[in-house]
Amino acid sequence: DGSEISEVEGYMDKDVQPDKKSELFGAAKGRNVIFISLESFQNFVLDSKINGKETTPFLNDLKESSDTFWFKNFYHQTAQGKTSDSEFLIENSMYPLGRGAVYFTNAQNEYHSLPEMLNENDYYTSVFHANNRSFWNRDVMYDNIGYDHFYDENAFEETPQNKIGWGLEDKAFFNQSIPYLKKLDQPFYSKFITLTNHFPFEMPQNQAHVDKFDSGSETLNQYFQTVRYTDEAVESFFNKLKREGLYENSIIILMGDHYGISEFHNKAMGKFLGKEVNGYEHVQLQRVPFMIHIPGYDKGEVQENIAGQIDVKPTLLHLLGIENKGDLGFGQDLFRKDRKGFIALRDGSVVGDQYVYTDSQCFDRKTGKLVSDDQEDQCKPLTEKANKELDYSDSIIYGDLLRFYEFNQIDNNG
Ligand code: GP9
Ligand code: MN
Repeated sequence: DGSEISEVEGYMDKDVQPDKKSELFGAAKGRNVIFISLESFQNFVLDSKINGKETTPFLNDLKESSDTFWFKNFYHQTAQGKTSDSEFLIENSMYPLGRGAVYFTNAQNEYHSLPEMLNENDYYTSVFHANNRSFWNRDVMYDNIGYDHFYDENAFEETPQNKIGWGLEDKAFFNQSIPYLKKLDQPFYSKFITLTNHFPFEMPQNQAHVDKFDSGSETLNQYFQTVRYTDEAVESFFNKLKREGLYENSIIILMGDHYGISEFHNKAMGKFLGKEVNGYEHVQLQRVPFMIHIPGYDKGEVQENIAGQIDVKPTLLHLLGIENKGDLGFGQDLFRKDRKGFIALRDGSVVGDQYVYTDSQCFDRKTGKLVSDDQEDQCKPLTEKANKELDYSDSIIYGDLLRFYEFNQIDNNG
């Protein structure tokens, strides 16, 4: 019935206020949106060097550009649905499920998703991803949430020369996307999902431009090479966008979808980091790149505040100057000063401004020190808030509760 949804509404109005505006409201109004989902990309590779060579030279420069906002404490919030969970978070500002993949289990629900809202604001929306269209049930979900077109593997030409690992390699993927992109009605929203940096991180050695790392994990060792390949692919994509006149009038968002190196490789990760991967470091490793690049903006900054995938939808809508009053989602504009102060991960960990909770332990976020036993409930307010929010999100999904919610129709010209 409708009573549960009104409780969530009450929580939204009081604690989340997803429609509250920051100074950046409308900063990218009317621009095309190019959203690049970076497969398995974690923050720890940024600014890393292997035998003296940078792993990600392009992204290292991009994050410091005056046209970029780089959120260095941005966490993925995915679970078993991996890439599809990250997509769900971005499209809905709701949490994926603790078990299973919401893209499979609840693809027919009523949603009020990003593509639908952008469509209402005259955007043409599409996804580019060189894989089978039914992988993760994308064909069904994309249809339901209103994407205008899905450029799947059939839109691309794969040959033995341009196949690496799972399929079409990222450079060919971006190159072959350009002619389609040029023909789209503007403004457009286009999501690009890369693939080369996917487990098991295979890279032909004649195309590898950094050495392998040296540890007991071949997975981690190779990871640096595939990450580098994607970094190069994104660089050449930027150059082509500039050449084709698609750069200046766009906003480009880059985001890591989820971790690539699982905890099975903690020993090797420890060697790379130069310290043991305890609970605190494990949570730190769940940070993924998040950059908002606005060509010509010139007032970009490195952002320290905690942030997560849940926040992307309201942040993007605000940058585009699109009203989201009456929308229902758990994220907040990342540029807001009075944010709610926690990021809930789907494994039960919670990151707060001061504390990090994981696996029954409470750490000081700045120092990484375990908060002593007598103070252990320092994390309790955090976990209580996070669990409440996760429960609300789960109940909306399991009960398909947006069926009972009246979305305000906003007249942006009014
Ligand atoms: C598959 C690609 C990878 O199409 O998105 O999926 P993942 O295994 O990372 O969820
Ligand atoms: Mn993925």
